[in-house]
Amino acid sequence: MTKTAIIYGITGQDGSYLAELLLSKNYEVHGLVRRSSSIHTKRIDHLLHPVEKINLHYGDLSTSQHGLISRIQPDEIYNLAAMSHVRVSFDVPEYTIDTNAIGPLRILEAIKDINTKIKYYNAASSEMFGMSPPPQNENTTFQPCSPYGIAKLSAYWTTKLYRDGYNLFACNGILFNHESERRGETFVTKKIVRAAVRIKLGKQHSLTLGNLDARRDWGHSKDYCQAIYAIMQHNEPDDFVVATEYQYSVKDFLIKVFKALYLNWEDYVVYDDKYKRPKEVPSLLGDATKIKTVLGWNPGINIDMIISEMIGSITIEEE
Ligand code: G4F
Repeated sequence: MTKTAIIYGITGQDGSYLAELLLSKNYEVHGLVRRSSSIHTKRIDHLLHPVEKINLHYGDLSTSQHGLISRIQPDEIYNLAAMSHVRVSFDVPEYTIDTNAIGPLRILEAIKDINTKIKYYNAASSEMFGMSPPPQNENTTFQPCSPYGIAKLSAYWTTKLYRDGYNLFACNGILFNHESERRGETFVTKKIVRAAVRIKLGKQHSLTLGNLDARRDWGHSKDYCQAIYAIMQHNEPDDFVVATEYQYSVKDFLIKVFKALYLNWEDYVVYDDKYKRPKEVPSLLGDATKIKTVLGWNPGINIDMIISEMIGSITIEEE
């Protein structure tokens, strides 16, 4: 029987890959889109034209979700919607908490009231680990140090509460950083790759960055959507860390990208404190033993493959 899913955040990097994955498994896919005067469906245009393969609905997480969920009666809900930029969360903390913490609560309230059989996935984040030293896994203490991390931790605990208190199939995926050619331009990987390609083509002369010392565990969004799906198909609701178990600094990433384009990064990079955060997460490195053992998930795309995909997409699509 065809399953029906709602993806919150369908226009984002992960939402677009997840929509493709669910369509390949014959799901009826619905997604929520925020009304905006500019078009922001670039990542899912191929799922809308020439044949409309997905169903879009206007809305956002600022109000009750009861109407949408009772109309669609989905089997599964994937909540990937967020104010996803950590540094920006310091500028708009109230908005961040409302969208990333209260938004998920609104979905869970609707599931509890409408149909407790609806499965729910919450996009938690490695940003919740904050100052906790690596490696981080499901048993690591959370020490968030941004409004974004605090909001995500609230949603994480809310998801657990509704699972334990109301017997919902509600899961958390604690995803470490994940990138792709569809990554937004203000995240550091895409910002570096885009600038390096433009420098190579003589269209840009410098790249302004913040802290290069932070260390991250970078995977590919497509691999992580496979993990999200596996978490939701498990025989019981649970929480899983999703990571590659490899770590690089921002500077390592920068060097790799510029080297791939035969450029010396030191000739082009300048610094500006405006790209630094009031408090920085210094070191994220996931321990993905649980998801590998319990669900048999493994990442297939490494950092060098991510970089070459990202470089290729910019050369072709944007320049
Ligand atoms: O690419 P970023 O902005 O990603 P960040 O803050 O790690 O957050 C991402 O991963 C989280 C998972 O842990 C997600 F939950 C979240 O939604 C998002 O996807 O920054 C990575 C690092 C940071 O340490 C930052 O300080 O790069 C450093 N950085 C240095 N210069 C910069 C810049 N980051 C950005 N965005 N822009 C810069 O110019």
